[in-house]
Amino acid sequence: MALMFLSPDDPPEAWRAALLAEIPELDFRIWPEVGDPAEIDVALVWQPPPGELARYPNLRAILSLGAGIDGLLAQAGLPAVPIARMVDPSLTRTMTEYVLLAALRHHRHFDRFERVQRAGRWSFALPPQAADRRVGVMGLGVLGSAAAASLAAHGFLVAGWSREAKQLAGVDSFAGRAGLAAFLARTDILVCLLPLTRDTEGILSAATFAGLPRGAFVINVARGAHLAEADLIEALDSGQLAGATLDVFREEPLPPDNPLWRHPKVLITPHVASYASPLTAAEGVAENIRRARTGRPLLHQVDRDRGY
Ligand code: NDP
Ligand code: OXD
Repeated sequence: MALMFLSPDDPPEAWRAALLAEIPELDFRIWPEVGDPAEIDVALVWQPPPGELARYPNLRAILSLGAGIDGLLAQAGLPAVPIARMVDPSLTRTMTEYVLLAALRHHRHFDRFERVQRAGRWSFALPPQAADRRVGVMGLGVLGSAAAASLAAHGFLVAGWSREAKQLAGVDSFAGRAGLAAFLARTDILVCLLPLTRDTEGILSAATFAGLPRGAFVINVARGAHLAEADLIEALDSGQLAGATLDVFREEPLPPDNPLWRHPKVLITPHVASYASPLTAAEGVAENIRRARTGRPLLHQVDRDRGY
């Protein structure tokens, strides 16, 4: 029994140390030096090469190093074993930081001040009070509900949109397609924290932007495929949207010729909105290794049919 660690982005030695502190006898192997594939029973992965996971005949579980598992589910030949997504206090905290920062940047006109500074212009404009600014969070799961709570604690008027209605202190709940129009109509700053599924792909579209009040802002920290990029540019150019903060893109890295790079109303960050820490995530991952090895349901197990 051995765990295979495979990620182009996460630090293997930090993960090894954190997991060995939880399970001292763990056989931790770093891809591609994994030895006999038949000995691998748990895979801890982010963006494995297509088809790679099909090479391990005795795999019992796939533990994702990311919260979003759309990339995994899209892989042909993915073994039919349970998949768990990443839930980690550091991942949640860093996402909350990012969303709050991006919302405040739009709310306090920093985006506009950055533009006018480049033109050497003094442009006096006071923002509304936070209590008069309506933020709407699409997706009220682990990350969306934490971000919504933090925005509400900051004084914004916060609502969330999810499949099922929620009860969250200080957050108005809208649910399902039937609740979408009313949710958008009351949203000045829209935050997308949905998983990418067949139901949510392309949801940040011209129709959605048209449903927002004129001059709204969009923050996409979920997946690039949620966004129709041409629709966003059109909405920004027409003034329907006043600005956008984008962390994720259909193609990453974002190609140099993509017009979003040069759009004056767009801030681009390179898929860094949030990140897990081995120190805080290891406890949950170790519990899932034990569960996989004893045939118990995983924590944060993905529903493959639902897609998240
Ligand atoms: P969760 O699975 O905990 O939450 C998903 C939420 O989306 C739930 O509230 C769910 O509703 C809602 N939802 C799903 N489908 C629909 C739908 N069709 N209509 C309305 N609501 C829907 O996910 P997380 O909060 O952990 O993560 C969200 C996403 O954030 C990830 O999937 C990933 O893509 C992205 N992410 C991005 C990162 C970055 O650095 N940019 C880092 C980490 C994650 P319900 O509660 O009713 O089921
Ligand atoms: C994730 C991500 O899904 O980093 O965790 O995008």
